[in-house]
Amino acid sequence: SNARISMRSYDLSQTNASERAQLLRRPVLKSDEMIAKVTPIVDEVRQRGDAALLDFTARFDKAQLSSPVILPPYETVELPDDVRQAIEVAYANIHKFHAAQAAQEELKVETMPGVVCSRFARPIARVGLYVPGGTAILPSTALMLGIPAQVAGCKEIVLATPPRPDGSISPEVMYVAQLVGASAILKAGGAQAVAAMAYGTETVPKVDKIFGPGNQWVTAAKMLVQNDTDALVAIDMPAGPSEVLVVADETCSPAFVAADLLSQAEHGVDSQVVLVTVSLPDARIADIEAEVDKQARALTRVDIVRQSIPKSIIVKTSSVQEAIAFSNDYAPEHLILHLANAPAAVAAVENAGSVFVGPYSPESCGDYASGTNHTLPTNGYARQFSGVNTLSFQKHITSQEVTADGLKGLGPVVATLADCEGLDAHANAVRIRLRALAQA
Ligand code: HSO
Ligand code: ZN
Repeated sequence: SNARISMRSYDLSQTNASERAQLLRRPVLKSDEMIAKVTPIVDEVRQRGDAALLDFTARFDKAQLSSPVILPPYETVELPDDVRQAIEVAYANIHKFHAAQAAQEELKVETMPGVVCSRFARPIARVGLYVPGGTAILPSTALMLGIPAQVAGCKEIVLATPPRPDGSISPEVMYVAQLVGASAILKAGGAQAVAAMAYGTETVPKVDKIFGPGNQWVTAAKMLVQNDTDALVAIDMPAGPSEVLVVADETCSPAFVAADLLSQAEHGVDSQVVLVTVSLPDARIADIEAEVDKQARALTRVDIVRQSIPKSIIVKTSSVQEAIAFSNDYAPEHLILHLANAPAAVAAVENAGSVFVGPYSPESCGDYASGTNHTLPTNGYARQFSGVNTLSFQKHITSQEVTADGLKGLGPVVATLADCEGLDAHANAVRIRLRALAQA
């Protein structure tokens, strides 16, 4: 098709409250419908284990496997030098940033004389990392999930990814699995992979928390197993289609802005792409649109972009403040600031998964190699969720040590509150000690 690849424009000053709400909306996720579809798959893997897993992998991935799991020592992989070196630089940067996030020091506070409360971190012992296959292989996702798991000190790291029809895993993903110290590689995708990690099978280790992006099937399966108290498994966050919101003023380069919009649009037909302009004359907006059309035509994934860009929107505003307020209401996964004073605008950002500041900070840097994580909240969940980080792979334990003198001070307070709640045994646990101390 030769049709121009273009976005739809709206002027924020001309929209009423309900039109504005419409602009902030995401596609409906139909989660109930998807949960109904994945339930039989999850149940079957839970009941029949490896046999079911192998059946589903034959059916959905067209791969005939004799075993779903590969264990170390893994075969060595040969990668082109430039690819291997690029992975190593990315690894180093992501490792550096995530190591700095690890909760190192125990927090210790004496709240009253002789009453010391503390908090310390421990790794989640067994984690499952889902690395999507699908239309693009994503070794970068293996880095983004594997490095914080490694830095946090997780003992068992299961990396799941759908196999290719010949039963193999891409060499790039294999290479990263070794770098991050994966203890097992699960050759499975979709709801079946999630079920295998949630419940364990004859060969797949059961995990305590499942991470990673995925299609609707993966997301629904994660939500399902999270709600099953028998599985006793947590998930990182709810997921939806990937998103970017770009804010641009008259200092922007139309070519840079277009490139950033397209880097999101090429992810999938349901990618969410929003451009918010700040006092940008229509002629400059037309320049951006012309660039989008021109650059899109040269992409390998132009067919995907042809579907995602027409669903994308341009929102015209007349101040940075108005633009950031709209962005805060949208709560984008990625926020890119092409502004005269981009660093100053960051202070006003309230909701976003990750922010890209200034003309030389494309989202691609964070997607691959700058150090920040690319597993981020979508669908507006940036209001209440953080992206995956080192603490996602740890939990905090609190503790207290009360001395005899400490109990003399605190005990009466506790006993009074226990009396208040009518919980005699609670009060006794304190008074029995206070009496012993009085006699000593
Ligand atoms: N932008 C994607 C991550 C990614 N991009 C992987 C390229 N490869 C979601 O944050
Ligand atoms: Zn990306």
